[in-house]
Amino acid sequence: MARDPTRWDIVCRVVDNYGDAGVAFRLARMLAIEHGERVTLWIDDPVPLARIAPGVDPLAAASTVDGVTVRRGPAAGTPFEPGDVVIDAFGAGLPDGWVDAMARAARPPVWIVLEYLTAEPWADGAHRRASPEPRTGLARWYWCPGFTAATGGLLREAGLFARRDAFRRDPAARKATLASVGAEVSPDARVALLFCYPTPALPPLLDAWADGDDPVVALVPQGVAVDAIDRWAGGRVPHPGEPYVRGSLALASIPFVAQAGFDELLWSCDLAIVRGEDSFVRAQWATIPFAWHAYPQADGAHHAKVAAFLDRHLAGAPTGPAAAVRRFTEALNQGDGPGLAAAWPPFDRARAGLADHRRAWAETLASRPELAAGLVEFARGRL
Ligand code: TRH
Repeated sequence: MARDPTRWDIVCRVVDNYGDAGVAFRLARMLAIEHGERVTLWIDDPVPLARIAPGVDPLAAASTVDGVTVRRGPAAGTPFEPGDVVIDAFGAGLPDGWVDAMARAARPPVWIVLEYLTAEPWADGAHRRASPEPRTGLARWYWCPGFTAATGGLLREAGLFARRDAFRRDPAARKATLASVGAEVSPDARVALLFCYPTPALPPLLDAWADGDDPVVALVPQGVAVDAIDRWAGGRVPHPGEPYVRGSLALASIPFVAQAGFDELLWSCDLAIVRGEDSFVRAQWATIPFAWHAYPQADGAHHAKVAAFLDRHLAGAPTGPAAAVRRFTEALNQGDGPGLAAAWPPFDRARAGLADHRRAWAETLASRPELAAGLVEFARGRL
């Protein structure tokens, strides 16, 4: 018997950047498209989302994109009729009025707090932990994304690897993708996506690329590390279609692509500097050489996150290449420009030697329960 779609409310408060919106929207799309759920994504600032999900109208009270209803919220004054599942993305919290409505419901929704992704060991023990909301006693659970079988896994769309491999078998697809962002690339150039946070380490890396023997085309999404690039280019910043060239480096400013096409951008690159949470995971699914720029935290807590990830990701990898990735990634996250420039040649040389390890890593992660499917199973078990 066909089951009525379960009604999900995903609540997202944008801290900054694009990842809060990016992760919440990716989850919402998967629940709607792959699981046939009825999904409303409540987002307090729809502008970042509109930049990566073109169908979202940031000025409208509601938009429907890929089967997801996107609405502005949560706001205390916004009436809320709870459905079957509430996902509090990244623990931003719900307005008291919303929690009261949930407590009054004949069947209170399954309430899940989706945590930020971390490779740190504590996520294993925190995953699926119950933590009733103190004021109402409403049941509430914590869902920890992660890289182990004891966590809630990672978002991965059905058929992603098959699409990736088909893309890779078709040179015209890469050519078309790079052309679509205005990037002209010679066959011998390394294409590097540069999606990092502002960092003093960037100019020395750009110098290393410019002074190197091999041509590098760095694709910089508009708005990324603008000041550092502005200073490095002496004010002659690149614009879409007008790369700034110095030595072996062509710095190409590219427009943001829709999230649905972000994977194709990664698959077209020879390496990527990715950041935060979502692009970080997508680079791993792409199995391209990458360095992760963790979201900087004032207390330096992100360094432990980087170390925990590198320990897991590089376990079992060939020693030399693994050390090169570790050194490059650590220098990037420490803002150590000279260290990053010095670590670039070994990182570049290590790319080929780690190809099998990157593929095995992605396959291992993909062999575990997928995050959206895990949430659906957990929620259904409690409805
Ligand atoms: O933008 P971010 O730095 O977001 C960060 C992280 O989510 C971090 O965990 C959070 O604490 C902080 O925000 C507040 O990096 P992230 O996570 O990679 O999100 C970027 C999103 O933008 C991702 O979904 C990919 C998408 N994107 C596109 O769709 N098109 C593009 O052209 C680019 C460059 C990104």
